[in-house]
Amino acid sequence: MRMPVLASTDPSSLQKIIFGEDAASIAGAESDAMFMMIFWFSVFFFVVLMALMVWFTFKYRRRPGVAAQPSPHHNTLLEIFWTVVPSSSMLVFFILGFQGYTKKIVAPDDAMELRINAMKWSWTAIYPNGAKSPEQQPLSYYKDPATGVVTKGLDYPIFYVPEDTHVQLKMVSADVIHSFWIPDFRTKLDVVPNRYTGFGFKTPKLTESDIQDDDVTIQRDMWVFCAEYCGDEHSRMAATIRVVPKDTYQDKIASWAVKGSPVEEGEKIWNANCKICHTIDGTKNTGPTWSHATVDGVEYGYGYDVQLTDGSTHPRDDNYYRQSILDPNAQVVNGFTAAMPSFSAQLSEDDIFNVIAFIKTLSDRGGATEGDDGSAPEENAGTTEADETAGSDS
Ligand code: HEC
Ligand SMILES: [Cu+2]
Repeated sequence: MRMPVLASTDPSSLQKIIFGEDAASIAGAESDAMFMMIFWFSVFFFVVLMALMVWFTFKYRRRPGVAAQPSPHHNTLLEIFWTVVPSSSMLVFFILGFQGYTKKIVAPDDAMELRINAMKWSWTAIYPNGAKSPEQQPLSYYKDPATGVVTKGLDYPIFYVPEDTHVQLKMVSADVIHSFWIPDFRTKLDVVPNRYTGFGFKTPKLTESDIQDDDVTIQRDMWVFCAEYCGDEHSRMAATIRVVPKDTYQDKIASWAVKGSPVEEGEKIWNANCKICHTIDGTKNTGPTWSHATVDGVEYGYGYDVQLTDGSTHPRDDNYYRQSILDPNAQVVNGFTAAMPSFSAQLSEDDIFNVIAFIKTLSDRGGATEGDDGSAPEENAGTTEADETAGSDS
């Protein structure tokens, strides 16, 4: 997001106006250069054609007493000229563009593979060791001019990548078409359901200018956006790519691979995948709140009965939650639309268990939450669960 220093390029001030900031990769800088080449090519022909047109309309305008000149029907030499010259320039653009495209779409064989899962409306990165990054940061702050109070915007995930490294993305969508766009690399690509797509990039080398205010941290942040309209919260489908030194990256992903208690792991999943639609503070969003709360006279939360759109009521127990996650459209909560994607391909059996463990801590009918301190062994949690379900049914 800050001005990267690219020794190999010296962009013109016009280029700065068009792109705002320099590209953060060589391939990106080449895209900018190509854009500028096509831009100047078009400017040249625009000026030549418009000047000729104005001059000809003036010179050959109809005047009294001047007979119209006979127009030639055919001029082979001229026609060959104005066909060959423009089409060979197009061919040059095509060849340059195609080379640039192949360079961006595939990274070298030894590239680090980063998996990206897209869903309405969040991105998840899965690192080579299987870890997911739990780190997030607000991408916006709002300062109330009257009170001076600063409010944080929503948190967005931070994806860590090592500096000076080839990265190849392997992306898939759980629902609709999204598009993973890293403006600083000048690359975006559709992320579609049922097949992998991906592109490669080389992360920049960090320099002096990437040292942060605290004089210790050295990193560079870049935006990620979704560039394919994918529903209500499309504009919030953002993330940060953070380039860090190689050893920082290794330490980070190693620490994320360590698992917490079921409740902690469940909260991480909420944070990464569910937060955009489900609150835990009792307010209504695209989906029902997970905590025990009364919204518009309806009670929500674990252990409280749910009203479904088919008119039936059902206790909110473990199996109800399980089905709501795997097959959300089978039982749609009254007052909501069937807007939730199925997580059957996204979450493992363990993940589902953990999310439910987390949801239980949000309700007074969720039972004792031994999982909280991270000490409860999973076998025990199983029996506790059965007891609670029996309790809440009565
Ligand atoms: C795109 C928005 C969206 C996302 C993301 C989403 N949900 Fe939902 N969810 C909904 C909507 C809408 C409903 C209500 C309609 C229904 O029951 O299908 C719902 C209902 C539920 C319910 C039933 C809640 C109740 O109180 O009866 C559960 C449980 C649930 N979701 C779990 C999850 C989990 C777990 C995740 C993340 C892994 C998740 N949802 C992500 C939209 C979403
Ligand atoms: Cu999207």
